[in-house]
Amino acid sequence: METSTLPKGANTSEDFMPINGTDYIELYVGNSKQAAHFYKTAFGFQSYAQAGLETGLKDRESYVVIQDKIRLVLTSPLKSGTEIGKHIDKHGDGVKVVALWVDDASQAYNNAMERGAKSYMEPKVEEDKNGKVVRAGIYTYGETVHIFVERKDYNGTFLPGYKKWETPDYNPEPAGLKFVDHMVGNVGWNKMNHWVKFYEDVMGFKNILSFDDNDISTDYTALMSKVMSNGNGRIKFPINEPAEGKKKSQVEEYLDFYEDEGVQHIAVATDDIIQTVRDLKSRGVEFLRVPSTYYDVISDRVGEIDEDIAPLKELGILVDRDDEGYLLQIFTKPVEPRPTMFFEIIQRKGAQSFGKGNFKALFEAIEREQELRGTLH
Ligand code: TYF
Ligand code: FE
Repeated sequence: METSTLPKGANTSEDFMPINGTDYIELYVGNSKQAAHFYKTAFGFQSYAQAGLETGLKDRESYVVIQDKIRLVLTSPLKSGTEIGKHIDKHGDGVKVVALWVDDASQAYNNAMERGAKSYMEPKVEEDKNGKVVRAGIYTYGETVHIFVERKDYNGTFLPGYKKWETPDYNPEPAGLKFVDHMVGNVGWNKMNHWVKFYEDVMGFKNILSFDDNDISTDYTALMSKVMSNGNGRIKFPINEPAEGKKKSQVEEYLDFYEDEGVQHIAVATDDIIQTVRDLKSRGVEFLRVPSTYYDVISDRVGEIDEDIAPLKELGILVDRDDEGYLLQIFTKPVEPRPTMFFEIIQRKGAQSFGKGNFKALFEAIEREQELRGTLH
């Protein structure tokens, strides 16, 4: 059963870990130059910053692309035997860093460490002529890390050590992606509550929603999920664990292919999902599809909505309602060869939930993909 354990909009007494928002997401990838091209071409990101040989780095090359508040850092090694290369060999392309924007990175780090975090990077001051940035990092699930970024004394491009990346000859239009709505972690068997406790104890987050395997099981596969949120609600991290079903859970498939716990999906917000999805599709982004019968009963299920059903059906956009409003969402296929990470495009119209009413149709669509891959057993 879905359970909501916090009154909506509840104010927590004391927030020892104030976070302003998602600062950046860094992916370790096999070819950062081509990945940057992909995120520009397919998803409408803009060239923003670069660090590598030309800025004095010997072991890595990073390209930073931006779309409204979303910053993606794409990093590849420049030689063998690096931590980055090992990460890619084990996991394939995937998220290494979920960076969080804070006012005081040392304090955030010290608070987390006192509460039992495992250190990834001690507070480090980075400076250039545009000011200074303080960063510090801790581990979360798998090899994934959180880096706290304090940038109140910085007005340069991205971070010290980066130069502007300018591509006057190739700048595809943005696709209307605005900010990171939530990021989902897949964790190991029976590990969900461990990571729920980590986010509660170490980060001061609250469990705002829970889904058990009855909410989330189709005829075949199952999973459980708890949504963790920080004090101001700007950071939402659902945590999934696999559950026993008739066939292999999609979370287990992820764990097998990523060979670890890790980020499963990045949900990005738009304020015009029909236009965004039409645009992304025309640029080659591939989306999961539910059967067209989904749209036969959609009005009975969600009532009156602002959008016409025809374009939603044409594009395969899903709709769900809760007691605060409704939301529209759609999921891409995995964006790398391994069936691991994918994107969600979401438009909220009041609803602060995650689309529980779509789980069955969505998970059956995922199972059809698993079937095609021969991994549904
Ligand atoms: O973030 C969520 O909870 C929704 C639903 O494998 C969801 O986007 C949950 C698990 C999953 C795919 C989507
Ligand atoms: Fe989601």
